[in-house]
Amino acid sequence: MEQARGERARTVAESAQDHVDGERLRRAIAQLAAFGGREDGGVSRQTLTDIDLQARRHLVERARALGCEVRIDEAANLYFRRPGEQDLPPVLTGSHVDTQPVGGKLDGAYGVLAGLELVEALNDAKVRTARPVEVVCWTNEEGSRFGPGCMGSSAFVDPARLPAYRAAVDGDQVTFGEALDRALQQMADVPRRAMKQPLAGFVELHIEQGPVLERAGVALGVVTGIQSVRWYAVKARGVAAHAGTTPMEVRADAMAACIEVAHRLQAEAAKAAGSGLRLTLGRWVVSPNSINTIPGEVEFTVDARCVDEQVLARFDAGLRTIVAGHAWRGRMELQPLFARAPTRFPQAMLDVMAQACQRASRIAGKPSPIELTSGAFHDAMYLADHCPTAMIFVPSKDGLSHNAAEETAHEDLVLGARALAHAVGWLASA
Ligand code: HGY
Ligand code: MN
Ligand code: MN
Repeated sequence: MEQARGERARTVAESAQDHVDGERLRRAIAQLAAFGGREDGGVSRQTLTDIDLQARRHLVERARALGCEVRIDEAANLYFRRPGEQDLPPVLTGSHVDTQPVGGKLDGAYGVLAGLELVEALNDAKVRTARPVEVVCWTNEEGSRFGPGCMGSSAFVDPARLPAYRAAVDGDQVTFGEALDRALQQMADVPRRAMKQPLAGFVELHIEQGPVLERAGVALGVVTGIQSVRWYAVKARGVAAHAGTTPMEVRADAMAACIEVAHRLQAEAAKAAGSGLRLTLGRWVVSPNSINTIPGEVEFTVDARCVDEQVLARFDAGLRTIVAGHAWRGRMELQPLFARAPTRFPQAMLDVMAQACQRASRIAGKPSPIELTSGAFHDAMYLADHCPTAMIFVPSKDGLSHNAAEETAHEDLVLGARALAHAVGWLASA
């Protein structure tokens, strides 16, 4: 019995892998990239903007045309289900299609489109998997318009998170709840489904967004886990005043205070040199942001990551001391925004990913896959709390992402889709 099941899983996995159509995938990537496409080749499609909703509608229509059942949940996560022989918990694959303010056409989108390519490959192969195969489009993975990131996937895993997310506001004081309700209203034709559904497993295909695979000269990576991440906001409240009449010695200059604190944070990070700690002070909001007014309020964000949780904990302590102890005429506050411990994917899932990547690499005459940890976070870091989860990476040109120039060689994108097809085909048949 066991052997027969193994044979069937292999047949389904190899048939799915062999029916992936690279030109169809290329067309699908180009079509989706048109939603928010930029002159410089990048994509601007922040979560739940009109452009994002149009892109989601495009995916719903395509999934329906492929014969998928389409569902949506109260976090506006979209699910495209290809029924299996039995109505068992599905194997889920997919990612996100929201982008950074200036992002690329592959971050997230590639994983969703490779999932739809898998559905088409299974249709072409006229194969019915034992379990349903489902492709998901998670809401707000990036967390750049509304913080924190991974709102859709983390709410799916623990619905109690959603009420607090709904209160998050963007730069125009629109709440996530308002944007969500508008998205759900526009998708009123899509039947609603509860979150936290049972899943047989989740596999996410993604670009690496870093330099490791390219430096190794390898096209496929089996991701062993995801590094730890913490986000904060530092807010300085001083006194806005005239740039020309206010003597330096009486100023409560919020920008001067933040620059000093920022320098001390960089020095704190330098203490952990060699640990892999990565510090980014990415978003600055200055008020009133006028050339001839001393900044009264300045807020900047802190993104700190490391594979070693202890290093991050020490940095956290140093950060709190620096902010609390900064002496100046104004006030300074620290607001923790997001924290996620390191994620480790289960060995049994890594073995299935490795088998899938090895066959795809061998047939393509490419080097065998390597294992690596993800420097970026992904929805998979929450799904790992819910079901057996794993990820597959393909290289990023020059290790670049969150940049309009984000690119991956097409042959590598196809190889990744083939590896995904094999992995999900196997899991849905085993
Ligand atoms: O920030 C991240 O790691 C993800 O790419 N949003
Ligand atoms: Mn991503
Ligand atoms: Mn991203």
